[in-house]
Amino acid sequence: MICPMQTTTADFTDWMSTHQARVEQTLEQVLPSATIAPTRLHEAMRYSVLGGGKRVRALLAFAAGEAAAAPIDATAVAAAAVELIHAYSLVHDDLPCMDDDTLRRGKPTCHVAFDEATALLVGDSLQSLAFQVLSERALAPDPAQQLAMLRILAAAAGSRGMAGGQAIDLASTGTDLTLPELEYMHIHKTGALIRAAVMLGAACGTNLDPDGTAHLDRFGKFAGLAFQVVDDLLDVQADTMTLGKTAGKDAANNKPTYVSVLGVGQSRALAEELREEALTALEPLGPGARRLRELTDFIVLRTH
Ligand code: GRG
Repeated sequence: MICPMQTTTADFTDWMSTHQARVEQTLEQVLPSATIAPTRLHEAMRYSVLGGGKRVRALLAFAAGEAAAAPIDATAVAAAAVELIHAYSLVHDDLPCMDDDTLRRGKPTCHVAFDEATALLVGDSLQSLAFQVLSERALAPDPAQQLAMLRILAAAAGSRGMAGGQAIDLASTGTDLTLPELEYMHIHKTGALIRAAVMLGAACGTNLDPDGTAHLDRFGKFAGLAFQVVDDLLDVQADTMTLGKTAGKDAANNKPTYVSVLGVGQSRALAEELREEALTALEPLGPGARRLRELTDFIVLRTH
């Protein structure tokens, strides 16, 4: 007898592998070769981006692209642009002036494998490259929509998005945050880029009206927060080997997290609530949003 749940899971696993490989291939193509000068910088950029990470943001872009009937070649470029911004944020976050970490994606962080100045330039260059690839060729059905994609990514990465969230994070170390303050920080630090990944994938397509786009945006907000709640849980529940980054770092750095504010049980319950909200936001989108539903479960149930 075929178990429908198992069939779906195997099919989703295949979909994930195929799309992870697809974005890897695109990233491989858009990153400058390590044989081109400045070779050390290019080597460090490739070291920081390729061959690691779950590619959750890319997968969200692909899944939203499917919901919007977007061509996969265009979505792959949008997905790669988001992963470039994400990789830049990780390289800078790991620097001694920020989180000061030595392990990322199971290998030494960029500034450890290279040096601090190179890591700074890697982040700068990856951010520029993201916007270069987003603007080099037609990705959306019309130029205004593609311009909107650039604006969405810029806003998500900047001082009113991820970088702003990081500033709040640094300022809040060693302090107590209320739940709304914590949520505000994470909507910016982690949520903004996840939301942008969804919107960029959808913007490559044609079949979403303003209502559909608003549903997706709402989905992205809940999925981004769910991702962060689970990240906080994994920081206390998983080990360094499984995570590929230093476990227990939040408590060691005296950082307010969902776990420090709510405890493990309530944080797990919140992740489940956010999952429900995310799935509810997808309801009006029908079967086209199937991969987004599966990704929601993946985000909430992941172990690393
Ligand atoms: C330095 C401007 C600037 C921003 C940094 C995103 C961020 C802001 C810092 C990362 C620190 C961190 C651990 C945040 C928690 C959530 C998060 C982004 C985890 C890492 O993302 P994953 O799990 O990583 O998707 P992989 O390696 O799978 O891509």
